[in-house]
Amino acid sequence: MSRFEEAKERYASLGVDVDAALQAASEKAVSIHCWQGDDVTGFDSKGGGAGDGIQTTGNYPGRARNFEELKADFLKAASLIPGKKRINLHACYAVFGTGEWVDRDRIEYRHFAPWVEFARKNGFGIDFNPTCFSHPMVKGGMTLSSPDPAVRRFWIDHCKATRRIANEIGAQLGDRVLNDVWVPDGLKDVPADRLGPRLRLKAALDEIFAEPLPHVIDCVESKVFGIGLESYTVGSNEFYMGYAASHPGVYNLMDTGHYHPTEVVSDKISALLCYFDKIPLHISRPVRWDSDHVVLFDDELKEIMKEIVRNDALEKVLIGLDFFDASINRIAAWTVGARNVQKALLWALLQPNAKLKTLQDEDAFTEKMVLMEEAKTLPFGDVWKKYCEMQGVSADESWFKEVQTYEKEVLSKRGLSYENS
Ligand code: RNT
Ligand code: ZN
Repeated sequence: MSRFEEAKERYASLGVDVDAALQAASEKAVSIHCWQGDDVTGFDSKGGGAGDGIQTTGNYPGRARNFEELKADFLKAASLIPGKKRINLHACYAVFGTGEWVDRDRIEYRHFAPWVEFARKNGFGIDFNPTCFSHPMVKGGMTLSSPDPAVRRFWIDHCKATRRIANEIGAQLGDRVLNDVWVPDGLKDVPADRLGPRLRLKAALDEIFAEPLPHVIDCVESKVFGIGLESYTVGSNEFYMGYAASHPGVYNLMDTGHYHPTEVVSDKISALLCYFDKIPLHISRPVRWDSDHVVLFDDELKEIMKEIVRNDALEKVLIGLDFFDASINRIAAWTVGARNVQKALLWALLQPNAKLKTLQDEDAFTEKMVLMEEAKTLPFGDVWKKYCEMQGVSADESWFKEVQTYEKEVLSKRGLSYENS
């Protein structure tokens, strides 16, 4: 009997159907953010990198500097990651023709048509985001909630443009596209007025979401604080939760790095499931703050996946990734993080969830603890290996050799990390 067959028997003894788990894992799409490949730089800035509301740290050589490089790098990573994939794009990744440039309030679908072609060719879905940061129109740390009507107008028009682009992408791919509104708006020091900016943000969102667009899934993303904006965040958890709850069709996206350090998103999923039929996620790894480290196969990631699986929410929870480490090989960063998400998903699908739930409901807490602990050392590795083989990717660390070769042949020939081309 092969190791996989043995593992299957062991899982079956606890009521777990391994084949069904493998099938379910292969059907669930994960939206992989394009911005790990170039440190959230994008193609639309005239000479600058990320700034004004977002930060990356590290200067590992070989960052993608243009559309061709980013596509090639994304494909390399995707070839090492099992499962169904979507590519999560930001508006700052507009592809302009030679000599062409328009500001963010004027972008159109045609600037993203090359991405749609890329996605179609490779069987990826697409998700989208307005880019309300790293731009001179971020004034005093504010965008949609700025006291300056000209600043608000610019960002409202930008967000409206992104919804139309997302809608057309969806129409082209016969799909619905998640469009995530996140703004950095906040204040460094003690506010004199907390309500004004929030009312302005609410009015701006109402205008942005006014147009019905059938191919768009709208969502808003809250945050606790940002660097340089430590005292006040306009788009806080309560603000957006209230907004989403009172605006059908607008969902509340949870980023795992956007809560107080002892809060966990795994506990919030079931709370939101009581009220929403969709829960978009940004899976990241905060280290002491919203640091966006590469996602590891850790307890919280496993707990998040368990919540999705055991609440039968695979259709409702939209899994997206959001991390960007510029201090290590970026293709490896993408691959490690996305493989871990796939791994945790399969791991959760293989837990004796039904049995554990029964034990909880019967107040059999001792037995529940015993089984939960035993489940941690079930022969998961043998099933993961099988899954990777079925998906045509390596099951062990040997994928990294391919990344090393790519680094030697491609990445090392690029210019310095802060140069654009
Ligand atoms: C920032 C938010 C946001 C961004 C991306 C690039 O704190 O998490 O989602 O990371 O839009
Ligand atoms: Zn995020």
